[in-house]
Amino acid sequence: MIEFYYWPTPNGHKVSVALEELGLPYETHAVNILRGEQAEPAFLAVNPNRKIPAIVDPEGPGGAPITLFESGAILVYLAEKAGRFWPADPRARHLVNQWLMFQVGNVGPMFGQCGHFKGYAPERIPYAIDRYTHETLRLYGVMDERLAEVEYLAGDYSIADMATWPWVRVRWFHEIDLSAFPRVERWYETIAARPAVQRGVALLADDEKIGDPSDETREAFFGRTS
Ligand SMILES: N[C@@H](CCC(=O)N[C@@H](CS)C(=O)NCC(=O)O)C(=O)O
Repeated sequence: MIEFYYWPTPNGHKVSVALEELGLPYETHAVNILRGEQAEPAFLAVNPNRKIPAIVDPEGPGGAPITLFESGAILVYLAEKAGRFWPADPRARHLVNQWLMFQVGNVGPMFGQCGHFKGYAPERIPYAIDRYTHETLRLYGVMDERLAEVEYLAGDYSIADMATWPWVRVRWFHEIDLSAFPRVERWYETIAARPAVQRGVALLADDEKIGDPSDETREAFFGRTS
């Protein structure tokens, strides 16, 4: 049984959705990142970078346990293990990898900073808001053009979509109106209708909203440096 270290955030949802899509059995370990549980020694042993998601699979490659952090690496591992959503054909697999890296290196960091400076920064910094808003809008544009050509980011539904969809789901946070990106909207709604995706985002759903962050949350989530 895969041990799943999780909190209901976009990066957490990438893996909860993938586990549900792949039908892999897992046990959830809630890591309340708003209370600083990511900095506790037991979790640091799993992810020294103190961020969710992470997994421990007692039945890793060669039958030996494996511990993994970084959502992109986890998605590749799970899809490879289950033999789905990560094509065997090299050309198709590189395309999935490309769009997965597009998410990991662009969508997550840029949408995240955009939402942070719009919603959570203690002071309003127009330069940061403008910079991340422009980049976020540009990335939605790239996805919209791509999704005019294909149904899913890499052609067929894959872990690249599972990585990207949870960030579009929280567009209230980076304040994007999907009607300006109709192909992304079509893609978003198609994936949202998948029962496995719905089960993935239902995991600990009651804990999802940050609301107005308390001082404790600011310290645990945004401010901690060690
Ligand atoms: N690049 C990492 C990012 C993970 C990440 O940023 N996780 C956030 C939640 S969405 C977290 O655990 N934050 C806690 C903290 O920064 O203290 C991944 O893709 O797994």
